[in-house]
Amino acid sequence: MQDAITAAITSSDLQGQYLNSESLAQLEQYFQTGELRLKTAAVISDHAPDIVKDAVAHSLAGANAAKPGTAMHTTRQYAACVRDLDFYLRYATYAMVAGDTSILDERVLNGLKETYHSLGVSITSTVGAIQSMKFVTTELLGEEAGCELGCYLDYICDSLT
Ligand code: CYC
Repeated sequence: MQDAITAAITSSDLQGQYLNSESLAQLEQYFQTGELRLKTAAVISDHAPDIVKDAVAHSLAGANAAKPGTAMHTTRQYAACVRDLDFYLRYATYAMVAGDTSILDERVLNGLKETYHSLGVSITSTVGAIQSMKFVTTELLGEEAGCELGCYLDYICDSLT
């Protein structure tokens, strides 16, 4: 796992160069948004179960949730879904604080698409549920903070599709 600072330094070091203006601009942005990202992480830590519950209510309680024959028709599958959404929220929060997506690649996304395919878990429904969680967090946190987290939730969705 790396963060915005180690990513910039590693990249410069590999080229044997001082930090260039592009790296410095990225780091400036990282430091400028630092307080916002930490406050956002604190609110998410306090509200995580509610965020997941609301996201499930928005996306799954309707069409898919209770129908036999869909991926969500047993209590076990429903629990797996809630658990997966909680994973996504927690790891997206880590990535937001780090300002870097590598923790998502290493701990969450590695082999996930294949696992979902082999278990018959719908990628479309999963992406829909993650987008609902983005909506719920933006409602709770406000546009600016929701956006800080939202790009990492989008990163998960993009990797799954
Ligand atoms: C299953 N989700 C799984 C499995 C894994 C993950 C590995 C298979 C093993 C198991 O059931 O535990 C995901 N595990 C993870 C992730 C990590 C990890 C991300 C990294 C921290 O360790 N089904 C839907 C919903 C969606 C869903 C839309 C919720 C978003 O229809 C999730 N995931 C879902 C379901 C299963 C599952 C239903 C169980 C499938 C089955 O066993 O039939």
